[in-house]
Amino acid sequence: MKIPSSILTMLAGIFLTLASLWYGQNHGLLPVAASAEAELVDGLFNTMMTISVGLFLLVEGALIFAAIRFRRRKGDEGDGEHIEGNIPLEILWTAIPAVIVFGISVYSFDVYTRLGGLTPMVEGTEQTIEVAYAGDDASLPMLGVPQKAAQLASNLGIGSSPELQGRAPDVSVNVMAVQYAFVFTYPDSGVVSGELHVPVNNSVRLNLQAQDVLHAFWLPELRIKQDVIPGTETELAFTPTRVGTYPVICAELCGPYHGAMKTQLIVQSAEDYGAWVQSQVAQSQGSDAIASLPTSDRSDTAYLETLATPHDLKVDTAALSHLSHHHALASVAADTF
Ligand SMILES: [Cu+2]
Repeated sequence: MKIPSSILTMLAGIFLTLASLWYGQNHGLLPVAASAEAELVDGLFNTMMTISVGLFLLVEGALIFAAIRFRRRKGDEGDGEHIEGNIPLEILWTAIPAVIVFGISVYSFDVYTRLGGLTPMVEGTEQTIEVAYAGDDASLPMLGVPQKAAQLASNLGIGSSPELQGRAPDVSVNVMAVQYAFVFTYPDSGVVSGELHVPVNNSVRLNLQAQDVLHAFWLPELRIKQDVIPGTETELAFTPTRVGTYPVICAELCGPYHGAMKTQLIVQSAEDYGAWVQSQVAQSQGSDAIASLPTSDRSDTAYLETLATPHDLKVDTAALSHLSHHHALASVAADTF
């Protein structure tokens, strides 16, 4: 008995659909989702994964089927049949991807907007603000940034959903990015920390600033990332939904030790968070004073230590002085030439 090919095609279609839907939900490619925002991003990712798997199975399936079904048989020396194109088929395989791409772009734009990524253009004349390179020898050429763009970035940051606009977050933290660390300041309590602690299920807003060069603040488990720009403030808002410790990573190549520019986000219960703030209050007042000193008032070692201590890098002071000793020798050597 021969099964009609229309039935076989339908069965293949059903299998393909079920396989794509299953894999789209079970790919296991993403880390745990630890924020309310992660759901939106994962929904988009899973949809794209479902479509991609469907297309992959369709194209590869057709390829393998054709390679077997239409292979050269023994003794067959003839040419293949000449086929001159097929207009309806070409329209179909142009239209389907066009609809898919359009659908995904609308969906992703919706997610981006719901995360607060885009806001209507801010009124006002376009001016140029100057962003200086924040070094001691700040004589490098200045970059002009259109002020509109700068306002846009600071008015509504990623994760800052339009519904939350203008509403005070439960926790607000100032983030200063420097080569090669993030320094977190809690304006309410004055705590300064190298790790970001937040209470679970509370809305958090980060006000991000860079002291030197471009950095990017990335929380993979929360599915959010924001540029950190010298001379302008950007924002990142989220609601952590899962107690735990998650990596904070700089996602912008910011210098030779960029790869080491990472710390931790610690999502705690409200009680644990309160206890942590209490334990930090006394400690932070001292380090705050040191951190606010101008760079030139400190030796290289002291400067690195202030970065390392809150960051808990376990930097060996002896190794540091060894390094600066080498550095001094190198300068001496350079001077002699
Ligand atoms: Cu960086």
